[in-house]
Amino acid sequence: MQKTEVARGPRSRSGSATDNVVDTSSPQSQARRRFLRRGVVLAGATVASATGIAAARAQRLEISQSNLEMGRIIEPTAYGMPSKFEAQVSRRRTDVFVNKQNWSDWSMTPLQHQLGIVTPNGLFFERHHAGVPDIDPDKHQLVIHGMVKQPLKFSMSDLMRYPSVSKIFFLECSGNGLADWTKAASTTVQQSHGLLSCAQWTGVPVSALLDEAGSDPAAKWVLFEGADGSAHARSIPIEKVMADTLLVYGQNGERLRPEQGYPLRVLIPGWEGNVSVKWVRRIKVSDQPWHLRSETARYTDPMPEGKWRQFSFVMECKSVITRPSGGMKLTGPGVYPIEGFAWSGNGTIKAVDVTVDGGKTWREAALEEPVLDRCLTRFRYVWDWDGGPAKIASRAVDSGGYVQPTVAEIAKARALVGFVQHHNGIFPWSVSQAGEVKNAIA
Ligand SMILES: Nc1nc2c(c(=O)[nH]1)N[C@H]1C(S)=C(S)[C@@H](COP(=O)(O)O)O[C@H]1N2
Ligand SMILES: [Mo]
Repeated sequence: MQKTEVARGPRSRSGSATDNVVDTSSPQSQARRRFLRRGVVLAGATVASATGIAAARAQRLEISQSNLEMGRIIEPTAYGMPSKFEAQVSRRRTDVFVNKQNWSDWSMTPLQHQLGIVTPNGLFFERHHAGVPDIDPDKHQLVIHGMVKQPLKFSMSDLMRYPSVSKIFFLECSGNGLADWTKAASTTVQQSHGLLSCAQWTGVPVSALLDEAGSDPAAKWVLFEGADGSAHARSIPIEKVMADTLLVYGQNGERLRPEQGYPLRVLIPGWEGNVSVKWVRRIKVSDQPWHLRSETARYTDPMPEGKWRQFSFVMECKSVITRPSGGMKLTGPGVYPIEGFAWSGNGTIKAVDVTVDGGKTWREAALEEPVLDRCLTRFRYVWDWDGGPAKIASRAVDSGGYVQPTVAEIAKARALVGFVQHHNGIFPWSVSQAGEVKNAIA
């Protein structure tokens, strides 16, 4: 359902929106009425001009060359690839940081080109600390030990005999956006937000395996360790492990890609990407955390008075406009859909507001089904651009009533010094009179 005629007052940080007012004289509803009228004009066979969404008048449909010849024959054993005309849609590093080596590296998802909520496997962002290992699934083993009755060892084929689940979850690196707190460093949404992707994951709940190994009632923390050159590892509270942590081997209908942890990774829904250990080989149960490198020297957050916060697990509610976004150009005044993604590590998306005047007024966008738990959710707002300079941004609210904050609000609670993680601030784009869209974070 389009709910474009509901005007909203400012949301409070506690999450209770002020009364909804049905405002049929709003520019938004006027734009929609104009839009609908134009539709009628087109149906009446006279071509309306300057509609913004200008479809050309259909006159005669020529027979196309492709109708006249036979197409390419099937290559029965080839893995299918996108059309050659989509070659510009690819993962990219950001050029904001010049990386001096390629072992600890990352590549970003082209969110501005993503359709729907699922990221294709070849476009799923990559983040790894010591390159991508090449692991033979027939030799890979997973061991569970520590505070358990019976240490266990699993092969991939053992694991694949357990009842599996398939669930769609987003994955976001907590470093997403770290170059764009107080200055507009990134040009495109791929650079500013592309350490974010979403997939349907297939695997086994870790709880099933821990039950089988018989974890000690005094156990409180679980270690996951990877088989890569960084032997990346994290300590996770056992409640979260038992609640919804998965050991996954499938991604969007096929086996994991090597970059995503083939043949086996951990997937911890809604939490920072770093805890979802790839190429996982060891699970250890304990009554305390390990305070590993990624829990002390890295993946901690600077706080006021020189303190540092450890274990900032949850990716809090966030959203971003992907169309129009940085680097795009509007072709002239008219109707444009403002579209983007909203997500929350704490649940589902309840609402997304959009501003076109730099945050002075907000309107509620329509959410596109399906709206799923800890999953990317699409929003859309129909904008009639008058051709003047504008500043557009989105603000998401999740099922817990949490409202996506501004950077200024985050700065009040935390210290923005150095490489700061967990940037879920409202992210504005400016639109110039010439229609050019630019990063307007500061
Ligand atoms: N073994 C291992 N697991 C890892 C990492 C790693 O370097 N080694 N990187 C982590 C980080 S920082 C992130 S954000 C996610 C990225 O997952 P992806 O590459 O599938 O997008 O994997 C996490 N798991
Ligand atoms: Mo990450």
